[in-house]
Amino acid sequence: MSKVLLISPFGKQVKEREDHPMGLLYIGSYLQKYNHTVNICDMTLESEDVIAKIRSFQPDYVGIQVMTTERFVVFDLCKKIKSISPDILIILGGSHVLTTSREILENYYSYVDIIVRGYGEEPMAKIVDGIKLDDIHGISYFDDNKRYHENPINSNLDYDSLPIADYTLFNLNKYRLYVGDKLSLPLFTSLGCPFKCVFCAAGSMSQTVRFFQFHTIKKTIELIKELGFNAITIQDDTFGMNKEIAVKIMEKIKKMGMLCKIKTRLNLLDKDFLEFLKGHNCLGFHFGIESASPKVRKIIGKKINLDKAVEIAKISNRLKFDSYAFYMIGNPGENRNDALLTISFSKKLRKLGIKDSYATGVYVFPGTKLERIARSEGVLPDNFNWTSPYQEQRNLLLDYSPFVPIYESMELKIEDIYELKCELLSSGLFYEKVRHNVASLLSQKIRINVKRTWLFKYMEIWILKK
Ligand code: B12
Ligand code: SF4
Repeated sequence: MSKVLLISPFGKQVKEREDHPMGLLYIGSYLQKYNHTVNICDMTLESEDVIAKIRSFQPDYVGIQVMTTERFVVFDLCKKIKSISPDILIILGGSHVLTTSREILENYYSYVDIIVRGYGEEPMAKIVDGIKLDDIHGISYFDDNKRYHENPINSNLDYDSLPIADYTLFNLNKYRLYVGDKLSLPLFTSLGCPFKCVFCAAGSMSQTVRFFQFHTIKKTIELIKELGFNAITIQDDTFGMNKEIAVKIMEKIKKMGMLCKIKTRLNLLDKDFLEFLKGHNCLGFHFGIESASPKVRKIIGKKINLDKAVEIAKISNRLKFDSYAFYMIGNPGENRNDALLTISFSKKLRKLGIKDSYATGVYVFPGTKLERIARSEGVLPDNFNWTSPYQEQRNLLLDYSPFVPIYESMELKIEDIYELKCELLSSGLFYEKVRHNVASLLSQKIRINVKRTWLFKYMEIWILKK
């Protein structure tokens, strides 16, 4: 049997964090089913250096999750690992690699052995079991003659074989994910999303939506309770796609005397479903509006109805849900007037009962339709690729990683997006305005170091707005 170290890389070290790297948990639990020894290293939380961990654990395989924001950290890490232990097989997977495997292997052939595209459990288990690479779906690799192979992804996944997540692979004391004032554990009841919003890596990445079997979900809820948690954060991108299963899950949660919160899509909500959720211990929900401009929503492929959002806000208020709406500023085709429509709509929803609004600019991720748009419009230069060094410090103004391009149109540059985002976030009550600004200033130490002028600009905008 083999030893496998699964790594969640992250630039920043913290004592505690909110979100668990669930992709690695599912892979780890699957590998354990085949009697492999698994260790998950969340680099955000580890006091021990990851290299020291490799020296002490001596894995045969290292699997690393790659998000676009963290790709350079991962490439450096692969180099380091190979330099100390050239025999360890390094496997990459995660949202960044679906369409970039060839370029990663061309540039990092000496450090990266195999890339798993899409869902990772089955391919990873086959790799660790020593199955011939040609026979493993969904992987990319170079053979001994440096010939590139890209095996097709298996769309017939065997759902029954997915094991119950073994949360004890995490150091659970270090995660602080709350539902109301209760500590919770995350639960996926489905993976992926059938919608294909142009900017979204989740939509473009999920080849198929994968629903967990109800008996697996039921046992997982029981396990969460046994582990001492009385709340669950349902992490599905769009909870409620399968209403029948959603109803059974909520009934189980209520029966266990637990609380939960969900993320979903506006189209899936209505009065009956919300009343049902409320009656079954659901405290809150998140959904994306993205833009109040019909023109922009059409461009980004977000098919939602704003009247419905108004109706949902009123129901949410009546039922006292903690509801959160997400918006974006700076999508293709968007101008200042479109953004102002979004700002005024967000204010309207806040008044009607949506508890808080979040706004972001628009990241360009590999494999999305937005990437194609950004390339065709020259927002990404002709020679842009995801492996060469890239850094845009101006992104820090939007609290964004400098390593991922932000979509900037002729009409809305990062500075405009920033100003509009501040306006949207400070919509609503005065204390919210103060809260957002103080929190922002406190969390912006890096930005202040990077460029003090941003701080002055921020304060100036805030004072002007008052
Ligand atoms: C929960 C979540 C988070 C959590 C935890 C992230 C984590 N480390 O797992 C938090 C809140 C920290 C987070 C932060 C961010 N996130 Co996020 N997040 C998600 C979300 C909603 C769910 C991820 C998840 O757990 N999915 C369930 C698991 C089972 O699926 P999975 O992670 O994809 O894993 C499967 C496969 O990808 C693969 N796999 C994954 N890792 C590995 C490793 C190996 C070795 C192998 C073989 C396979 C493999 O196998 C897994 C099991 O089948 C997704 C949306 C989505 N639907 O994926 C966005 C998503 C992953 N996040 C995204 C983004 C952009 C971010 C942020 C940059 C946001 C921001 N503005 O700051 C930050 C970056 C943080 C960071 N540097 O890690 C993008 C990623 C795009 C990209 N190309 O990288 C996604 C796809 C959302 C989107 N709409 O575009 N995120
Ligand atoms: S933005 Fe939401 S609805 Fe659109 S594809 Fe992504 S996860 Fe699905």
